[in-house]
Amino acid sequence: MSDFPIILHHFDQSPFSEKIRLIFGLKSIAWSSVRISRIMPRPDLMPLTGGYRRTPVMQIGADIYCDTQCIMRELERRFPKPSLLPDGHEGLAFASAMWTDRSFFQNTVNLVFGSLADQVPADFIADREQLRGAKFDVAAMTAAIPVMRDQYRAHLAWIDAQLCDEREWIFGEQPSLCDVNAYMNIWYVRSNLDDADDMLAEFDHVRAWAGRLRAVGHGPRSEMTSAEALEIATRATPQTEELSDPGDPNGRKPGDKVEVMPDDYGKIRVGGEIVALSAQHIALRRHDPRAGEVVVHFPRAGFLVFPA
Ligand SMILES: N[C@@H](CCC(=O)N[C@@H](CS)C(=O)NCC(=O)O)C(=O)O
Repeated sequence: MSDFPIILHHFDQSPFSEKIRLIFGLKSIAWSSVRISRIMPRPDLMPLTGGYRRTPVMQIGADIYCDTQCIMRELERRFPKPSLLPDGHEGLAFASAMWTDRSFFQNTVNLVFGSLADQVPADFIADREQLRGAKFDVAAMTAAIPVMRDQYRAHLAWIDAQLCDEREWIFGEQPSLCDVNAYMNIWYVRSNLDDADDMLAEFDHVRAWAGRLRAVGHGPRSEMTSAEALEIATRATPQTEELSDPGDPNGRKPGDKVEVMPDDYGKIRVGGEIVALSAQHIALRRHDPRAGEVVVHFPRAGFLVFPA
């Protein structure tokens, strides 16, 4: 096990970060919180990620984990007990992110920003327009609230249907990554909208389940500055061991120079040399003038890999 602290670069209002904070709670992991700005610039974080700018990012020494899928995988590997991958549900526990983080989350975002409307700060809108390469159209989101309520309700009804036999968690007796992934959307709406609980009123099982998750908390948290986190990376050596994947469909292998980027938005390419890869994970070695040598980890689903 690493001597370095588990560091989460996040901001308190971030729903994707809430997933990871909740996992710290479920697994009782002590962690160091680096609060980053909600908008760019993040001058002490970019040397670590190589330009990846989504939130959250986990850092352990000079190993940097981008995207909640990748962070969850690494936390399961390092802290397997209690497992959030119940027997027989390992695949869907991870795959649920493709439902909760995309279709479900788009409804959630629309409801939140469409309702906040004029209160959304101009600098936040400008930042997210740059991130998406498209207009962050709050007026259109406000107009779409009725249809988004329908969509949000449909997603809630799926969760309620899973829970209707009085089970405590989506897959049964044990909480899983699917619970964490889905809960993010309820947490985010509740954190922002006064009428959030009205939308939950008809879903008794969802309300009880969300109450159980809220009660979990975030585990032992301490604060650290971004400068301290960067300093830790400069002192550390990446711990990732070389791993090849004989089944890689494109014949990629350790030593190849590639670029990796998300397939949805924030499409910034991060370049480096492959250290390890598998069907679900790719790790790149990079050298940065401030951070030194780091290994940056990404998931495969939802990310594109190009030869450099
Ligand atoms: N697929 C990513 C999505 C993360 C994401 O979109 N996070 C939001 C904040 S909750 C974000 O990055 N917003 C832009 C930013 O923070 O720069 C993940 O699972 O971590």
